[in-house]
This record gives sequence, C-alpha cells and structure tokens, in this order.
Amino acid sequence: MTMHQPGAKHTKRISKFLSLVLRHRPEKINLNLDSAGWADIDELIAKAKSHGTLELTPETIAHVVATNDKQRFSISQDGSRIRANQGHSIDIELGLEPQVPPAVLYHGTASRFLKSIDSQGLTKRSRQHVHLSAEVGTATTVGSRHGVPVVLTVDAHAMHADGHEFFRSDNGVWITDHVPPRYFSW
Ligand code: HQG
Repeated sequence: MTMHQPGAKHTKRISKFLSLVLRHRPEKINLNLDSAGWADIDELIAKAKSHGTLELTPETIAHVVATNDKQRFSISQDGSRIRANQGHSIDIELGLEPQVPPAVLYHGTASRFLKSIDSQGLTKRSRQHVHLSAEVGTATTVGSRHGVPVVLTVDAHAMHADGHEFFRSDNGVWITDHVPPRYFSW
C-alpha cells in the first residue's frame, strides 16, 4: 500500500501551522519546547488534535519537513523531535557555533523601512536574530513580503573582522544580532 501524502495546499497549511507553534506561539496548543526549540513529535500530534487544530501523523510531518521549500524544520536524529531551524520570536538557544561568514551577505527589506534602518541599523524586530542571505535573489523575495523590495549589501567580512558573531542555521540562513549602519549600503 502506498502511503497517502497531503496535497500541496494542505502541506502549506501544515507548514504554516508548524511555523506558528514551533517559532512563535507554542502555547496556542500548550506545546512544550525545550531550550533549543525542540518539541516531541508525539506530543505535537496529540496536542494539535486535542485543540482541534490539525490531524497530523508522523508520516505527514516527515513529508512536510522533507519537501519544505525553505527547509524550515528539522527532525532529530532519533526521529522523536522536531524544531524550526530559524525565524523564532520566542526565546530559544539554537546552539549553533559561530562561523566565518561569506565576505558579502544580503538583506531584503521594504523601501518604507529604509529611513529607520539607516538610523538604527538592522535590528531583530520581533525575531531573535537579524536574518541575512548569501544570495541576492533570496533577499529580494524576503523583501517582497513586506512591500517594494530593496536589497541591502552587508559587509560581513568587515563586521566579522570587528568582532560581530555570525551563525548559519541548518537551512542556510545567516543570522547575527545587529547590523550597524556603517556595514551596509544599497
Ligand atoms: C525590517 C522568512 C525598521 C526588516 C525570511 C524586515 C527570513 C527594520 C522587517 C525570515 C529595522 C522584519 C526573516 C529597523 C529591520 N527599522 N525596520 N531598524 N531593522 N527592519 O519578517 O528578515 O519564510 O521579522 O528589514 O525568509 O523579513 O518565515 O524579518 O523587513 O529568513 O521561513 O523589519 O523570515 O522566512 O521582518 O525575515 P521579519 P525578515 P520564513
């Protein structure tokens, strides 16, 4: 028998639900996350069901994780836990090691934020980190989510040389704490 997998629309709905409870609002279904953001998959399934939110199975979760366009989620090696790779607003410690970034990184934003960004630098806003991309195309897409996109070019080499720490999430997003205005241009 072939295992039935959710269609594209349902897969997206599950992905959005996972982003919500694993990054922002686990309390919505009373889900426990450990300090590194991991949730027990059986508990997630049971609580999503008891809150009438979604019917999930280990197979559909594995499918969503494997096919996710941005590889937003990881399953632990023993298969028992899941977490979001980045993008949290809740306070968790991803436990990543600092890495040497590429010389240049990009940040996509919307034109209406430029004035504020130019005075304060790139700040975390509601998230735990500032998100940067190694590719202009990705940055443009990220910026388009907010309005007319503008891509900032960040001198990651200079930031790193000046002691700023960079981390790379398991899905390849570069993250740091703050990008002061002197390190970017557009
Ligand atoms: C802007 C998505 C005013 C910032 C993406 C952005 C990413 C400022 C917005 C990930 C500012 C925050 C994160 C300042 C920064 N003044 N505006 N000082 N500093 N901003 O969504 O980077 O699809 O929290 O430029 O792919 O857009 O969810 O951050 O426009 O990787 O997996 O404030 O989320 O991934 O917006 O996106 P966000 P982001 P997912």
